[in-house]
Amino acid sequence: MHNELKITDMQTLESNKKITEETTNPISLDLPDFTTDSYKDAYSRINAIVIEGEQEAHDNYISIATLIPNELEELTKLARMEMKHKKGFTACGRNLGVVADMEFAKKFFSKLHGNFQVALEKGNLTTCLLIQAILIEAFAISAYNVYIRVADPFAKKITEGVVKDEYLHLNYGQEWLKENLSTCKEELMEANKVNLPLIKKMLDEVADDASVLAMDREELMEEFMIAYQDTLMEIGLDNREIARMAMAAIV
Ligand code: PL3
Ligand code: FE2
Ligand code: FE2
Repeated sequence: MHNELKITDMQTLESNKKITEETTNPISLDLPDFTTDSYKDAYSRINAIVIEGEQEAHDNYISIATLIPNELEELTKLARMEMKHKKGFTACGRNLGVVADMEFAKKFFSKLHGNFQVALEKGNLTTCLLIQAILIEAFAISAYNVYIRVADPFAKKITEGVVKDEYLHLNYGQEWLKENLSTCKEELMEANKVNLPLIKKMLDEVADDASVLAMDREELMEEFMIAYQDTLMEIGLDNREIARMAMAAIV
């Protein structure tokens, strides 16, 4: 009698678990059809953005190393990871039979790229780190976290590996800014005011294509804000300062 009850309880538990997994695990919910023309068309731009983003991230870490020569080894490691990411995402496009629209992607990054180059020339390390290691990495983390939930199995596996590295990159910028906060706060705020609105624009620009890939705009924004605010908190900014910085996105 006692035993029987136990078995029944276990069965109920098992079937509850199954229902919960099926309804709360987005991966087992509807995935988009990866073979349609509309999917491939949107993917040709998104894939290009990611490939270009990884290439520019590589170049940016190499450039940042010229401003902190004693960090050359660490920054070279990060740059190498970016090239691996680029290869991975190139394979994702190839796997779906998509040709990446690299011209579109270059334009997509051009403003932010320009701001990074100006900061680099002036030796504004804080601005360079904010653009690459905070804003771009948080953007990548938000995009990859959302993409993992709706990606084809091949791309999902690659993106899961990549996003782990991106947290390391975000962390790199975070730790440097934390250590130097007393001297870099003003430049950090100013650079954020100029560059966070660009990230917001880029997100708006990619939203329609992302939705074809079943990636939700609100979800992307939410994931970005989590990574961004978390980092600012770890850097040592208070609630008011973080709110002020985040507000730059809505003006
Ligand atoms: C830094 O390591 C990489 C920077 C890449 C920036 C990527 C931004 C991506 C926005 C597009 C959202 C779609 C993601 C889909 C992934 C294939
Ligand atoms: Fe990367
Ligand atoms: Fe990165």
